[in-house]
Formats: sequence, C-alpha cells, structure tokens
Amino acid sequence: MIYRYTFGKPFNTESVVNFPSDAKTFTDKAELFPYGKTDLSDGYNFSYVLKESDQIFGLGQTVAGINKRGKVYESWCSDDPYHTEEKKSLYGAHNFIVINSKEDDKTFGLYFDYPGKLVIDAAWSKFDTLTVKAEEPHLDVYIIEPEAKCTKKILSVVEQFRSIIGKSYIPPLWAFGYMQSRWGYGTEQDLQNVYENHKKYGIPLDAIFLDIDYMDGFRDFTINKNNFKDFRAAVKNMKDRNIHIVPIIDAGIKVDPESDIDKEGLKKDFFCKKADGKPFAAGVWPGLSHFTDFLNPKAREWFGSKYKALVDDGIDGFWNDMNEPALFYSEDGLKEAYTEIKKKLSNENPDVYNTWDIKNIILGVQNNMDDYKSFYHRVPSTFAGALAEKQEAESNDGTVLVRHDKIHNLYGCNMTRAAADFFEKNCSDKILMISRASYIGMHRYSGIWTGDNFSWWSHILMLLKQLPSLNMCGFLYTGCDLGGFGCNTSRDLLLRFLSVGIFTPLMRNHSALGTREQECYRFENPEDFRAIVSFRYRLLPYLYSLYQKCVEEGKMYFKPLSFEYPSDPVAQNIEDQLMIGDDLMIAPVYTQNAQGRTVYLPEAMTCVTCGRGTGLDTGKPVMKKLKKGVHFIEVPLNKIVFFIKKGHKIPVAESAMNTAELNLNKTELW
Ligand code: MIG
Repeated sequence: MIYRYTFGKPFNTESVVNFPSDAKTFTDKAELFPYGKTDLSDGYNFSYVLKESDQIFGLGQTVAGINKRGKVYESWCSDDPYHTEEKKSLYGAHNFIVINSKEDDKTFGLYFDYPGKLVIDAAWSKFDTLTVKAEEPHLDVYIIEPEAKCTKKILSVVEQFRSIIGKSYIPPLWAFGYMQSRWGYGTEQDLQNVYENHKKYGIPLDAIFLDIDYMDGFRDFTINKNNFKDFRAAVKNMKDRNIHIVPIIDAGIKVDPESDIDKEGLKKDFFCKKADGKPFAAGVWPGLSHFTDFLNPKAREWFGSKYKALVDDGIDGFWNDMNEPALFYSEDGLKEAYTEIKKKLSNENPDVYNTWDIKNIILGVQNNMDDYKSFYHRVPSTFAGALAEKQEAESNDGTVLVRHDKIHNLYGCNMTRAAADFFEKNCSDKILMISRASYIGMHRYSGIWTGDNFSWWSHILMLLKQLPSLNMCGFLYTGCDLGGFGCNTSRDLLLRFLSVGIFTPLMRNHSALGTREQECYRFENPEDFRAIVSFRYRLLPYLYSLYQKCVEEGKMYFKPLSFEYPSDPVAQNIEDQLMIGDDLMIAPVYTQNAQGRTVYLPEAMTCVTCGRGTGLDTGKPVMKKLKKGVHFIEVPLNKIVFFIKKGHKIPVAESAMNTAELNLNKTELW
C-alpha cells in the first residue's frame, strides 16, 4: 500500500513517475500521517519513536552500515573525496528509508521527495528517535507498506517503491565488461598502451575511459589537438579492437569569450545567474566557469545536444563529473577569504590558532554554502511550487526563479538527464552513462560510480554496504573505483577489490593522478589478475540477465542477508556478505593478509572455488556442498569464491577477451 502526503507546495522533482491512480493522497493533513509526528511550525520536522530492535535501511550512497541507525545524515550532493566514517553526505541524495520493526511486525518505507538539504537523524541525538528535518515545509512524503501476508517485508516495500520511481537504466552489454580508467589518460598513445598491455597479458577489456586531460584546456566538448591528431580515427581504431572509449564531461563551462559554447550559453541565457542578473561563475578545472541551468528544460536540451559531436566521433559512453556541482571557489568567496586572511596575517604575534584559522579560511572557500545560495535557476512555474522567488513575477515565458540551494540535489541529476534525453532521441545504440551526483529519478537515465574512494581495505567493506542501499533507491548500474581512487594501491588490495568487482554491474579500475599506477599489468604475475577479470566474463550470462530482471521487476540485485532471511537472527547482523539475485551469495575478503574468512550460510549452499588455468581458461571449479551455519572458507588471492544456493544453478559461459567475442549462448550449468 502506498500513500502520498503533500505538505505545502512542493517543487516537482519528477522522481516519482508511476504513482498509482487509486493510491491515497492527502494534502496538508499532518495529523493523519499514520507513523510518527509531523510538525510544520518551523520548516518540516518529522519524528518517529523507534523500538529497541528497529532497524533503519536505505539512504543509498552514504558512509555507514547497511543498517543506518545511530548516525546523522545530510542529503546534500557533495564533492568530498574523503569518505571517512563521520561523513554525513556523499555525491548522491537518496531520501528513501525503510524502518523494519521486529517487535510488532511493523515495517514501512518513507520517501521524502525534497530537493534541498534534508537532515536525517537516525537515532543519533536521541537513541530511540528518528527525526527528519527540512527548511521548507513544502514536500511530498510517501509511505509504503509491505504487501499483506508477504514474508520478506523489506523487499516488498522496496519493490513497491521502485515501481513508483520507474524502471532503472539498462546499459549496453559491453558496459558489463571490464573497464580501465585513470586520471591522466588523455592521449592516443595512452589508449594504445592500455589496450596493448591488456592484450599482451591476456586480460580482457571492453572500455578505456578518458579523463579531463583529453580536452582542450578542460573545455567540455573539445579535444586537445596535441593529444589526438585525429580523434575520430583513434576512436575507430579502438572500436575495431572491440574497445569502447568513454570520455568525461564536467558540469562547468569555461568562461571564455573565444569559445562557441560559452558564447552561445550566454546569448541564449542558459547559465545560472546571480541576484543581480549577471551569470554566476565559479572556479573548477577549466578555471572560472559558467554553470548551465539544467533545471530549465530548454537549457537542458541545448546542453544535451552538445554530446552530438562526440557521438558523431563514434563515442558511445560518457561519465558526467563535478555535477553536485563542485565549486572550487567563487570570485566573491575568494575576495572575502583574502580579506580575512590579510587581517589574520597582520596579527603581530602569530600563534598556532591564528595559523589554523588561515588554513580553515582557505578550506572554506571550496563548496561553500554562501556560493550555493548566490545563484538562481529559471524553472517552469508549474514546477517551482512555493520555491519560486516571491519578488519575481512570472516572466512571459512561464518561468520563475528558484534559488540554487533549495533544489541543489537536482542539479547533477538533470545534467545527466540532459545527456540521456539526447541519446534517447538521437542514438539507436544504447549509450553507457554514469554520473557522479544523483537524486532518485536519475536511476532511470544512468548509473553512478561511487566517487573518490581510497585504496583502503575498509573501502571494500564500504562498497558492500553501499551496494544494497543504492539498489533500494533504484541505482543498479553502479560500482566503485576498483583498486581505490586516492592513495597508492597494493597488489593484494587490487586483487581483492577486483574479486568483488567481478560481481558489480559497473566494473571499472580507476585511480587518481599521482597515485601508484594500478592497471592489472603493472603488478607481478599478471596471470593472477587475468584469472579474476576473465572470470567476470564467464558470469555475464547470469549477471546481465539478472540485471535486466531486476530492472523489469523492481528487484534488488544485491540484497543484504537480513532482507532475504528476516527470521534468521544471525543473518540480521551480517553486513559483509551479500546475496546476488535469488541464486548466489558472496562473502568477499576485505582484510589484508587474510587467507580466507568466516562465512555464515543462512541455508545449505555449494561453495564454488575457481582459479587460474591456462590462458583464458579459468580451470575447473571446485564445488563443495556446505550445510547451513558458520564455516571458515579459504580464499587465496588469485581465486574466486562464491556460493550457490542448494537446488539452484547458474549458466556459466566460456571467457573471452571482450564482450563482443563472448558467446552468451554457449554456457554450462553450475
Ligand atoms: O576534482 O577528473 O570523481 O573520478 O578522475 C577531481 C578528475 C575531479 C573527480 C572524479 C574522478 C576524476 C577526477 N574528478
């Protein structure tokens, strides 16, 4: 059962697209809200008293457990490369939660469709209370109850939620292949080297990503002519080898009187503006940049059409970055900071506090809230609700101004939608699209990568917790930077990352400029890497069809054990193993030097161990039937270990160097 409570006049985020016509809706009826209390006297405040054993799930992309209880979260798309435990926000804003109550068998979902900052205090301030706070008392709140008599209540809530937000994006099959990326790849030679080395060591590969260096001065939709004599020919050369090239597109457009796109954007009035009517500019990679008003449908269409030049060059995949939007500085912000710093520097008796203040002033320039509050979007008045600026009469094209911070979480989502709308209308082939920032609704247009993780063991575990939470919110095509983005990886860490990555729909090795190079062929015994990566291709008949089924039926691809086995007390506490579809379970190793790990089997399963054979042959699997319960499982670095439920079988293909050479129909059953 689904109910919608509309408070005030919400902004239309378009995240919910299939609200059933016979479902109940209530308008401004806080007193009828069936769970918890709603107070509208000072913004929107919701509170719900939890029982001791209540669990809180959802919230998509966060640094937290699968069970989110005990922490505060802020829904605020943020470019923060330090994914440490105390962080309240990452790049996505995913306001869907499920409260699971064992004591009185009450399980229900809540979706707060609100495009500004939302603070979710999941029993941190008070150990028994969940509170949700928004500045504007204008939002839609959805309540989702499980279907009567179902046994897996959380999954039932998730499926119903997924049905109202619409089907998730399906990438092309090749985007399920192994993909290599690195910040720094920007030349024809880079592509050639990466391709040749994978081939040399027999490591399968389907795509190579280009980071900002392929552009001319970091200008979107341009090519650095020194790096590529003939970009189109380079793309074709790779495609002839079954390698797809995936360039990055950043949100900001360089302020540049010489550039056509900047001139055009200004002329057509498609950039966000400040209160004084001047275009807003902030520093990002290209330097001072303009920001397309993605909330304006015309501007969105215009930006989307810019992808055409690259599509015409043979490009069939993109990654949209910096679209929270990340802001390194604004001119006003810098001026203010310099004034403050000068004051501090004039201190006659320098001390450490004074010095730290200077450091903090500098750090505060980046992604500053004052900047997010300083610019405006032009939105159709029918969408703006109560967020339309009061003083602004509707202009004659039916649009009104909305201040950015109030709809911040929709920015990246609509950048990606701009591209996706263009592909939908103009491309006959499926296009790979991933975005860094997201809001629920964007799952219909693209996947996401989980941003700038580190080469840390704990970040394998973080991924395991993010995957099911993201799936709950519709994001199925997702994965992390395998090997870790920041910091220097190690051989064993990369192998363990890859061993999880072979199961994630997006399987991409990516790392930051200046870190240790982490392509598989950089390490000793590349055949160990070959064993892992080539096994991915063997799993593709199962994984790709499972993916499509999850899209069609609104199901989760990765499920926590607690969702699948709600009455098993041990399963409730396991957050480092995941079910994949209805047939598999994984229990990845995420500890350095561990030769295996303890695994809990919630029912009888077959433990499958595969390893390295000759060439692409990953050898005969060793199958061992195990009973329900706790087992110690050995997992050597170069072996793949997973579990198949008793009575289930999965199709396994022969491996291939890329998906184009993969025979999906020639499979054996394991
Ligand atoms: O400020 O384009 O998350 O994947 O390599 C950093 C450079 C900008 C952040 C992305 C990362 C990408 C990097 N970008």
